[in-house]
Amino acid sequence: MKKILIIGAGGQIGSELTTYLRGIYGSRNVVATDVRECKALGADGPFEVLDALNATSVASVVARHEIDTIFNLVALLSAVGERNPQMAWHVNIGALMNSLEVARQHHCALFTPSSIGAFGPSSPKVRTPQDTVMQPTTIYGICKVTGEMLGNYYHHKYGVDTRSIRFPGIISNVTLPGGGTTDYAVEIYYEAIRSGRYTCAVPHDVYMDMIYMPDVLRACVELMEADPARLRHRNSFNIASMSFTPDIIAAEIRKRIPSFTMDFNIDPVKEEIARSWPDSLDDTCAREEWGWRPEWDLSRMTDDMLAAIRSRTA
Ligand code: AKB
Repeated sequence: MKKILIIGAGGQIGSELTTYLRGIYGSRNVVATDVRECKALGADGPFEVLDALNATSVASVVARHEIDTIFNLVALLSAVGERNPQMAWHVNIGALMNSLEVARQHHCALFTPSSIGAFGPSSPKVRTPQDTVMQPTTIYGICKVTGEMLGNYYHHKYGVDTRSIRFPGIISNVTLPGGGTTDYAVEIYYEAIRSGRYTCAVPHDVYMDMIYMPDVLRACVELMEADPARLRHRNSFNIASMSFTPDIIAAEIRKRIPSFTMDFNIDPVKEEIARSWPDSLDDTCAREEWGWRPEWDLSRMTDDMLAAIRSRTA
């Protein structure tokens, strides 16, 4: 049985991944940590407050719990990163370097998410290939490309079992994302239920890849359980499940809530970032090397998101 450490468990992915992994591997075998106290994560399994930037503290948690697999989920996202690039580099790369080093010293496997943000305006826009030009124009993307290269380096030089996925914008109804360019695709559902209208910061016609949280959780486990002999790539795999614009998601909501309206107040930073990212990714390598298949599309996700938010606000 794996003994798992989640660093940054209080965020959008971590809060759901902790519960999901505890369901598979047993509550006692999944240690959740975050820089802040998270009562909910401590309710059904071990939780510790941990500063991912403190290498000694990270190593001590790994040793004390005899951890063999680490999920490093610490990240300042794309839009917030542009407000403080120095801080974004310090946090994103600092947490990653500490995770890589502790994984090397304690013989742990390491999962770190990358992102569609690792691509930039000079990457092919449609069905962006697995291996292609990567010249991101955000500090977030620069951290992600650096992280991918560091993951490869630790794998080839030290034999660390590093694995990673380039996530699209993640849509979920448990913990809100914060400071991302794709956040609109979560907020729009909450506002559709709350007020029946939404003001979008991203232009109406910009395509970005998105994915529903249940597919994210399954992808994390499937990649970490994959036979290493089949993995020609390590850091990091393109995955895809749906690609849409603000107009398309609004139309999908309007099929269920005909009175729903959307207007725009464009955030120039988000617009520039969104236009620099791919419209859609080619996920052939993930399909071939570890059997990736998405299960959710925009229509099913919209039904599920609206039902979940309604049931919580009723
Ligand atoms: C962001 O918008 O910054 C993130 C991402 C796509 O990595 N959701």
